[in-house]
Amino acid sequence: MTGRSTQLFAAAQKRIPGGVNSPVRALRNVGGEPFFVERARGSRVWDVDGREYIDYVGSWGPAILGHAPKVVVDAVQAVAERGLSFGIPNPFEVELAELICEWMPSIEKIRMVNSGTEAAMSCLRLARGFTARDKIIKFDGCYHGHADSLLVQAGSGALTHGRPDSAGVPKSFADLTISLPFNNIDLVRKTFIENKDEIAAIILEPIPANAGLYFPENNFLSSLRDECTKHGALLIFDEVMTGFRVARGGAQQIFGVKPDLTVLGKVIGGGLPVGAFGGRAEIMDRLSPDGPVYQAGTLSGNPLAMVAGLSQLRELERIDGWKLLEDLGAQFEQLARAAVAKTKIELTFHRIGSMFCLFFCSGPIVDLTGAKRSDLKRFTRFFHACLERGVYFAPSQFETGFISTAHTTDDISRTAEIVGEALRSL
Ligand code: KE4
Repeated sequence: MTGRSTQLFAAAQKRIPGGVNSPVRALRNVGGEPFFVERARGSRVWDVDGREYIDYVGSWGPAILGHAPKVVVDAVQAVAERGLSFGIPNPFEVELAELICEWMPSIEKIRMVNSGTEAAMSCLRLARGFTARDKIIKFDGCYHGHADSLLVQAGSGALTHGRPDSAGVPKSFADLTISLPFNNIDLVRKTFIENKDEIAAIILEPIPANAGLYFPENNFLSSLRDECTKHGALLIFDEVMTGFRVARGGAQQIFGVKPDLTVLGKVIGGGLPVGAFGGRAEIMDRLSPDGPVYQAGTLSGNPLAMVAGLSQLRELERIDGWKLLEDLGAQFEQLARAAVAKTKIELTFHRIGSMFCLFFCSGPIVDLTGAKRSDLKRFTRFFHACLERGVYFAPSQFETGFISTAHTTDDISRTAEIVGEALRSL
């Protein structure tokens, strides 16, 4: 990067750790400097030096209607004029809670927070409070935000930067988290037996997307459901990425598996800071002020964030966004696979709906071990070859791409051409 982005990054590094407010934005594992965004609209972002990109990061998921959708911007502007934050219940909190409970019937009650991390952290405390047990099971490469208990074999930026187990997490905390290979139900069963009556919950991304994108195999999710029911542990689906994206009812609708609790974020905030967790009323009622499990937040239920989420989700339903996302995703898959077929490079393309990932290794890839076989040097060259040609993919092999309803078939066709050119240049 040269010009204004370079100047801004130099200034940022003086006052912000790594020059960024979230590590994965630093492009450390693909090298180079991040560009600074000037504005974004639809499927496009423009940097401060005037370069235009077709964007497949979409703010890491929230921009499911594309950037600055008019219906969301108008709703936020209208509400902003009536106040930015109250710390007093407002009608939009009730409307968004009712919509989410209608769309995701496993959720009978829901609590709004301000990030996916906060939602997952609170969900674990609730599960521990409800079961009076301390241990949790997670899966290698799954990422549930940066709460201490969950920075064990974590994915996303923790994996990208080679620190799946962060410094600063007390060993006593990490010892309560058992991380297992995804898709290995035998090890889950063995862990329950070895930790009889000690496991409070299993938390997972039902469709892991923070170590690249891969899928549950051989009824893994329904088997987890059975094991949790059998052992009195809670099943927690982290649908921060998949919620309301892969289907109107999220991954739990696709797989027909009912978790006890669900973690949400990203799309439900329309781009503003929102996380949420919800589930069975008998569990949720253990939360303060009714119950003994404390959880709170100054900006939780913020009116702007609530109305941004409401307007985004309602628009998604109005335009049947899920069909459009599937059509665009299918078009991209067909063209991307054609480009892959023309090269001798070992590649594995995964997609579900509008979420996709191109692994730089051969398949099958069903867990973190498989994902880590990827050729990261080749991925790096591919990332920059696409960026130079005006396509912005996630700056890490261990992330997932997102198509929005604002992407056009022309965007998809152009992107596939650029993917082909980039692969040929490697
Ligand atoms: P936040 O605290 O970043 O809002 O959400 C944490 C989180 C929880 N659960 C899942 C499944 C997630 O994917 C995330 C956050 N996703 C990453 C992208 N892989 C956020 C990007 C970043 O860290 O900057």
